[in-house]
Amino acid sequence: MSEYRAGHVSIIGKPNVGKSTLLNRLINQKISIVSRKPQTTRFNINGIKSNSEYQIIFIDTPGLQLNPKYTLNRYMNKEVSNALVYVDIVLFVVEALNWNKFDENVVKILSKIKNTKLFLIINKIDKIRDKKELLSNINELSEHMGFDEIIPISALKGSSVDKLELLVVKNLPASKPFYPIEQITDRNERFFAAEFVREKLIERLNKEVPHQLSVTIDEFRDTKNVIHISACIWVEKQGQKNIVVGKNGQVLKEIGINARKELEDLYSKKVNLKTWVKIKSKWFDSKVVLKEFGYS
Ligand SMILES: Nc1nc2c(ncn2[C@@H]2O[C@H](COP(=O)(O)OP(=O)(O)O)[C@@H](O)[C@H]2O)c(=O)[nH]1
Ligand SMILES: [Mg+2]
Repeated sequence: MSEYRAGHVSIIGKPNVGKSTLLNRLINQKISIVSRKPQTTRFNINGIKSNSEYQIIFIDTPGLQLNPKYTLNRYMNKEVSNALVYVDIVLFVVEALNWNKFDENVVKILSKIKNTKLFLIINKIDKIRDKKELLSNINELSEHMGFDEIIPISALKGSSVDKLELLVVKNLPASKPFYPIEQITDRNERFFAAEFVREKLIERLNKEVPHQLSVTIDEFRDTKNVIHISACIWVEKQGQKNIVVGKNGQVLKEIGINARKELEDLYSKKVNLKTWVKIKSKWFDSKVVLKEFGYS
């Protein structure tokens, strides 16, 4: 029998190219929140895929930002840098036919790392009708830097994701597993409660508000039949609070229902979710508050 293989694989790229969608597809479960809006992912999230032959620890990262404006954005970029240390393979995800200066910025950072295999993942190929276009795009992209593999995929439809996984395994070192085989993430249940509430907020609210809110979990109590969760939604101003709550509390109620449904799926248990909205001015630019909110 061949030796067990195990290692760390980072998923890096500009916002919105489909990094979190790819992680969820690889793990076959939604553990990273996804949206059309950029900057949805704020934390590195480990998704672990194991079987009797190998264990891959995938690290989903926030999209790398060009000119981080606030402490929160700098924190997000630091998460990306952390994900480049001691990993075996980096998956640089780009969107087919949509290369721009934000990708150039990622290349700049990637060119500094050494002793790590680098795969170029060209995502969203389902959006391309003319396959000839894709071929010339692959040629163009391969000129930006040397890649160990170039793999066109569709994370959404699942095309060539198996092939990507096989190539990853081929490039992993022989090693014992780092985590128990049945574990699929290193994040705890509380983390997912906060993230799923945040996802429903991003889905429901318009452009600006989602970037200025954060969610903390005040209570997480797992009883025999029900998990009781209290989530606090932190916004920056009274106006935002009014938007999140909505007329007669309608918006907040909807968000609560949607988040509860997903959490019940995730935990396979009944959930009693309570939500509160509180104001903390400029929280995203305060080191102290960011730490309290879990960004550290
Ligand atoms: N058409 C298409 N859309 C995709 C694909 N992968 C991701 N998306 C969409 O792209 C958007 C951003 O995805 P997300 O995973 O949050 O991107 P991230 O910011 O890189 O993590 C979402 O609306 C996804 O549904 C794909 O392969 N094809
Ligand atoms: Mg993401």
